[in-house]
Amino acid sequence: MKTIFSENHLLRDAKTELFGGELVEPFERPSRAKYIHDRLTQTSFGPVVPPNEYGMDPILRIHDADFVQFLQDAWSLWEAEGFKGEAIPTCWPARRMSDKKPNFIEGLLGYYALAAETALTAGTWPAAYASAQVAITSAHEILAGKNAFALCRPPGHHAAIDMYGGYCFLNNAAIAAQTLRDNGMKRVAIVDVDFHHGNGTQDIFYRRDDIMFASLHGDPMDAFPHFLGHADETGAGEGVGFNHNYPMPPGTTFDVWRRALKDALEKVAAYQPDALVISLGVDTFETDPISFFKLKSEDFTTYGADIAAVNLPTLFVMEGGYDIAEIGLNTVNVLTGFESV
Ligand code: OKP
Ligand code: ZN
Repeated sequence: MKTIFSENHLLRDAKTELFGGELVEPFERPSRAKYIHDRLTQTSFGPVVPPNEYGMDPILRIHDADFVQFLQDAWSLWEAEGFKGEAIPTCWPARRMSDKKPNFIEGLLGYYALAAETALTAGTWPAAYASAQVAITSAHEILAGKNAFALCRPPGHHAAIDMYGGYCFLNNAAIAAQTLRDNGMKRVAIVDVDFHHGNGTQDIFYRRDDIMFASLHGDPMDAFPHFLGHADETGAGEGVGFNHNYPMPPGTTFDVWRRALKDALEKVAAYQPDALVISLGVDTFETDPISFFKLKSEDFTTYGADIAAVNLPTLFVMEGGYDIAEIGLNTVNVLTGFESV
C-alpha cells in the first residue's frame, strides 16, 4: 500500500509540553515521523507520496468553523499580547460556569482546549492542516479501491468538533471517515488501537449510526483523557449501539489486548461497513514513556494480520507512539502484518 506523507508536519515543532509540573520537550515531536518514514524506506514497504490539496471543505464537514478559525488565529493573538512562552491554556469553563466565548486569548484557549499539555505555536495550524490533507488524500486511495497508510502528524483522535488537546488539533481519522461517507460509502467503521481513548472521534460520531467507533485503551480512571472512554458509553440517539469502548488496566499484556481487538473486529464485521479506518497509535508498546500496556514489537505484526482477516478496504491513520527509537519498527510491523494475509 501507499503511504501519504507531508513534510509540512515539521512546522509543528513546539518547544514545551506541560508535564509533571514542568515544561519539557514535547513527547509528540517531529522525529517521530522521521523514524517511521525511515523504517518504511529501509523495509521498501511501498511508495511514499505527498498529499493532494483538498482545501477546507472536508475539514469543515467535521469541525466548527469558529474553532477552525481560532486554530488559525490563536498564535498571532497570543503573540500580540507579548507573552514570552508558547500558548497554553490556564483557565476553563468548569462546572456551573458560563459557556459564553471570551474575547481575550487566554479565555479563548480555555474555551477550545480540553487539556493543557498541548502548546499552540506559530507553525501548528499549517502542520495540522497538512496532516488533515494527508488523511483526506488517503481516503481517496480507499475510494479508488486500495488500502493506504496516512502518516499523519500531528495526530488527531483527541480533537473534537470544537476542541483541541492531547497533541491533536484536527481529527484526521474522523475527517477521512466522513470523506468516505461523502463519496458514496454507506457505512464506515473506525477502530482506535492507540493507547489513549479516542475521545474526539467518539464525541464526533456518538449520535450517528453510519460511522461506528470502537476504541481499545488505558482505562480513563487511570489514563488520559480521564473524562471519557468508559465501557458504558455506547452511543446516543440514532447512535445507540454503535460505540464500543474497551478500557483496560495498567500492565495489560497482548493476550488480553488481542481478545479485545478480536471482539471489536467481530463487531466491525457484523456492521458490514464499506471500509475500515484504523486509528493507529503504537503507544501500547511495553516501553512507551507515557503509557502502561505491555505489547512487544512482534505483537504489532500479529495484530496487523488480525485486522487484515476482516477483509475490508483499510485506511491506517497515524496517531500516537512515543518510544521514538522503536516507533518505526512497531508501526511498520502493523502494516507488514496486515499485508502478509
Ligand atoms: C496523545 B495520543 C501522561 C499525560 C499524557 C497527554 C497524552 C496525549 C496522547 N501522564 N498527556 O493519544 O497518543
Ligand atoms: Zn495515544
